[in-house]
This record gives sequence, structure tokens and C-alpha cells, in this order.
Amino acid sequence: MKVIFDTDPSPDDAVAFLAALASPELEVLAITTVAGNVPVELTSKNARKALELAGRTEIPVYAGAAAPLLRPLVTAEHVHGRTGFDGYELPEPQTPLAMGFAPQTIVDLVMAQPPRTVTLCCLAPLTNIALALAREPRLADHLVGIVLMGGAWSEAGNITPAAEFNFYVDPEAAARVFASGVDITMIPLDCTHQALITDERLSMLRSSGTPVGIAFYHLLEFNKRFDLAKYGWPGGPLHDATVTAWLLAPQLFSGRKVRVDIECLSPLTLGASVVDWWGVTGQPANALVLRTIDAEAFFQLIFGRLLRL
Ligand SMILES: [Ca+2]
Repeated sequence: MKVIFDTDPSPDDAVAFLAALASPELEVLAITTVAGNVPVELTSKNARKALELAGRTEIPVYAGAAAPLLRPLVTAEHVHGRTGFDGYELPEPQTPLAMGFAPQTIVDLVMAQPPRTVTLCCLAPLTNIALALAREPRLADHLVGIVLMGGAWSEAGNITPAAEFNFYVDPEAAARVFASGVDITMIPLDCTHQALITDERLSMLRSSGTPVGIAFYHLLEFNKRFDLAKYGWPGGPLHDATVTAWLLAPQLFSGRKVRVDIECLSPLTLGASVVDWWGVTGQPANALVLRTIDAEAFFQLIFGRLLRL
């Protein structure tokens, strides 16, 4: 299965695409970066740091949008530190960025492949994807689909009481993606909040003794401090890696095809994903929304793959 990862690396993003690179089932065509957790210069740097750590510098990294479609950028240094990769010192990347603007590159790479052979894996605000869909109207039909981490139903929000971070940062982009007709699998907070990085799970990484394992032990340990203080849980969620797990092992999840719309007007609930779980609107479904995950099997799968690198 051919995939492109669109990402704003913090460590959970990097786990998602590195686990994919270690998986023979998936062929990663490119990594595209966007502003989100930190500005795009830093997400582009973090993506290359992760690839260099894993010795996979043949994977091109294309930088994309520096700001949301209509709004000023909101970032999440309070979670991931100033660099987005705080907690472990990785060397400055030596690999240059690939030439090209991420949204156009997504169009070019997907349209160069046979129809319905490429899946977009979206781990960040959806700015690049909305721009790509606008640049090439045939793109939506040419994709297998989009698998994205974002939104929430019963878990409501994490950046505001009503909204999840990726949708909140660029609600207009999210709204365009959900209105595009693309086959969407949405992995919301309802699902990722079940996938907690407990000390026991984290120790898998440290005890591996590999450079990748040690680095991600420390990077995820740093994230955990914020999540522990905020939620009081035994570990923080490994949000974005659920996207890779869905592609490798969909049997670990359950969900429902429903209508999802994104709030773009209300200041109070901006970026909220309105999930019609009970079908009260009668509107056609536009996304498969996942709500449960087998967390133990998920960590065995994802950390197992990561530690192959
Ligand atoms: Ca992300």
C-alpha cells in the first residue's frame, strides 16, 4: 500500500511514520510537513532528524504551509517544548529538504500513480491537504482515501473545551477535507485517549537498547509530563501512531460510518467536530469514525515495528 504522511512532528508523529517505514506492507512515497505543533521550519527539521536517526534519509521531506488557510497559527509548545522535539538532543539534520511545495507535491505524487493506489496519512492540521484538493479537483477521486488523526466526539476537546488541536488550528481546512468526497477514516481523541503510554509500555523502548528505542523513550517521556499533569492518567496518549496501526491492523479498532462536520464560525466551539453518531441529521456519512482500540495490541504492534529500525 502506497502512503504519504502529512505531519507536524512532535514525537508521536515520528513514531507513526517511522513505524510505517519499518513495515513491508507500506511504501512511504514522501513525508510532507506543515505548521502545527511548532512552526513549519521546526516540523520540517524534526521530520529529518527522525529519518536520520532511523537511517532512512532516502525518504524525501517536502515542506508545506507555514500558516492555516485563514487564521494565525496556534502552536503547542506547552506540550512538546520549544523545538517540538524536546526531551532528547538529536543532531541537526544534514539532509536537505526536497525541492517543492508540499501541497503541489502531494498532487504530483498521487496523480502520477494509478487511480486509488495512494492513501494520505494525516497527522496534523489539514492545511496542506485542503490546498492540494483545491489545486487538483481530480485528487479526491484519485486517492484510496485519507486516514487522519483529529477531532473528537465524546472526549470533546484538548486545545479548547470543544475542539481537538489539529482541527482547531485550521478548521476551514478540516471542513474542506470533510466536504471533499474523499473516503475518510477519522481517528479522534475518543480512540487515542485509550492508547496510553504507560511506564510499562515505555520501558519496551528503553530496554531495547537501540538508538531509536532510547531516543523515543526520552522524547515520549518528556511529553508524558504534560499529559500526566493535565489528565492524571498513567500515561499520555500516543495519538498519531494510531493512523499507522489502522493501516496495518484495522481489526484492532471499531467504529461507525457517520456524518462529520467541522465548526468554523462559533468562537466558543471553533474547530469542533460535530459527529452525527446517532444519524439524527439524515445526512449521508462522510467518514468512518473509530471509537475503540485494543491498546495493548496497538503498542505491541507499533513499538515492535519502531524497534525494527
Ligand atoms: Ca501531529
